Amino acid sequence: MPKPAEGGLHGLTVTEDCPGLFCGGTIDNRPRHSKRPQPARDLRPTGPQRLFVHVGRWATTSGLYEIREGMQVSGETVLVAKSGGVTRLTLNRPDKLNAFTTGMHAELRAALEAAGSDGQCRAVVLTGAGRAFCAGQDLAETRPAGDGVVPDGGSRLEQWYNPLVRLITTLEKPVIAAVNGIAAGAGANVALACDLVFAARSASFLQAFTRIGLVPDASGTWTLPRLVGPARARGLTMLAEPLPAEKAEAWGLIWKVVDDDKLEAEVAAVAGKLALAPTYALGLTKRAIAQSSTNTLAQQLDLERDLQRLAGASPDAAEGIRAFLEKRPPKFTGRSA
Ligand code: LHQ
Repeated sequence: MPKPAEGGLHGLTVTEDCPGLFCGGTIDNRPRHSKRPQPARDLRPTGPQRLFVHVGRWATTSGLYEIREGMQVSGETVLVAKSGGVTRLTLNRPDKLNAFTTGMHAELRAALEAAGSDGQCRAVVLTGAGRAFCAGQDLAETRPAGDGVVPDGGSRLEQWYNPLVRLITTLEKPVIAAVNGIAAGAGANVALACDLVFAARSASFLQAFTRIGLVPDASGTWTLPRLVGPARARGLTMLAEPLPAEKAEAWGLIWKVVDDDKLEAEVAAVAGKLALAPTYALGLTKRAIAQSSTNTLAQQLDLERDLQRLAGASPDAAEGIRAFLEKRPPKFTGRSA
């Protein structure tokens, strides 16, 4: 892909494959503080460019854009493809095993926020380009300075990783990780923050942190003991050895291992199925399971009561029950009302 012109941290590379991006919308390449829609006519690109695109419907905190059905729009380091209700996000720094840079974080956040507010999107897939899923933080960005001091990792977590984990875990639609190869450091823990984790048989999960004198982050110290118990969580993090995908499945760390050459198709099938599911109920289910980790049983029963009221008032609940009684498959819209 040609290198995009300089534009800003959250710019998109708009390829000539997707000229429809500008139809009926507006493009806004001004700083966020001066945003007001402006007509597209003067901004139609002649080739790949870096732009902020605003179509009025999607306003995210880190970018404004639309990706239409069948369209391939990509940032420099995150590819976004949308089809059949599924938004597929591909971390795209294959030569560096898709390690997280600040720019990649920014693009991923913008794409996830857009997926969250896109009524057409009913499932998200997160995967990596090339032979890895993600090798965690790009260590070239955290190189110790001349005085030997490592840049403040806490700030990086505060600014990027923690919001990313919150975004994935609170997105009220299913997020699937398709772990195509090694997932290391924060890359492993971002995968494990997803709702369903599929992994290629050759993939592995590596809590690499203590190898470089750091502590596990991106929610690993919360997720691991809950998924595999404290004994295995301590072993994984202190020994920092790769855990092969099959063992990860056997331990209950992930949902399913799939043969390498079948991963993409199987994940696409599952995502397609989820895109036809009652999205609102899935989102509430996700919320209930997340809250169970801090709730007492009594609190959780109250929560289930409240969420069931909400789900029960949705058109999909009416359709689901009607379809069952009429002995036909349901047609869910995914909407709350
Ligand atoms: C990389 C990386 C990488 C840069 C491979 N960075 N280039 C949060 C907040 C603040 C501070 C710090 O961290 C965090 C969160 C974290 O994620 S800390 C943990 C960071 N990640 C790691 O420590 C893992 C580092 N990578 C590795 O140990 C290996 O690359 C693994 C085991 C993942 C894969 O090994 P190989 O299959 O042998 O591949 P490789 O090491 O040859 O890597 C291929 C290329 O990717 C290579 O580049 P080069 O230009 O030499 O071909 C690596 O330098 C580059 N790369 N991970 N994290």
